[in-house]
Amino acid sequence: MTTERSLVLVKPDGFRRGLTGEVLRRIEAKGYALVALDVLTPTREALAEHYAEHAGKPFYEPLVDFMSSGPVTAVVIEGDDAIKGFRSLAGATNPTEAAPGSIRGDLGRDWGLKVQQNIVHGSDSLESAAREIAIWFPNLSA
Ligand code: DAT
Ligand code: MG
Repeated sequence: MTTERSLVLVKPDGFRRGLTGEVLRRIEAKGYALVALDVLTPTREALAEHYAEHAGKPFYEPLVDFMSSGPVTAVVIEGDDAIKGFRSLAGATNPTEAAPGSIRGDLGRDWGLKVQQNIVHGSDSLESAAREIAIWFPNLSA
C-alpha cells in the first residue's frame, strides 16, 4: 500500500448536530493524519464540480440544496490505504443499512427526505481524491 490522501467532508447535518469533533476523533483514532482543514459554506458552483457524476439524478438538486445549506468541514486526511479505510469508517451510503460501528451506522438515520443526510463524504478512488482535493484545497501542494 502507498500513502494516500482522501477528501473528507463533514456535511451540514453533521455540522448542525455538533458531530464534527466526533468524526475527526474517529479519523484520528483510526490513525490517519489531518493534513488540511477548513470550515466553509460551499457554493453551488463548487458542489456542481464536486458532484458532477450525479448531475441529472433524482437526488441531485436536493443534494446540492442540502450541501449548500450551511457550514461543512472539509478535511484532507492521509495514511496508507486511507481512501478505502475512510469509506469503511463512514459505512454504507444509506444510513439505515450502514453497519453499527461506522459513522453513518452509529450517528445517521433516514429522515424521510429526498436526499440521504449521511453526515460525511469520503473520496471513492485515487482519481476522485485528486480531483476533489483540488476543488476544496486549490492551494494545497501534493
Ligand atoms: P457516497 O456519499 O456514499 O459516495 P454517492 O456518491 O453515491 O454516495 O452519493 C452522494 C450522496 O448523495 C450520498 O452521500 C447521499 C446522496 N444519495 C446517493 N444516492 C441516493 C439515493 N438513491 N437517494 C437519496 N440520496 C442519495
Ligand atoms: Mg460518492
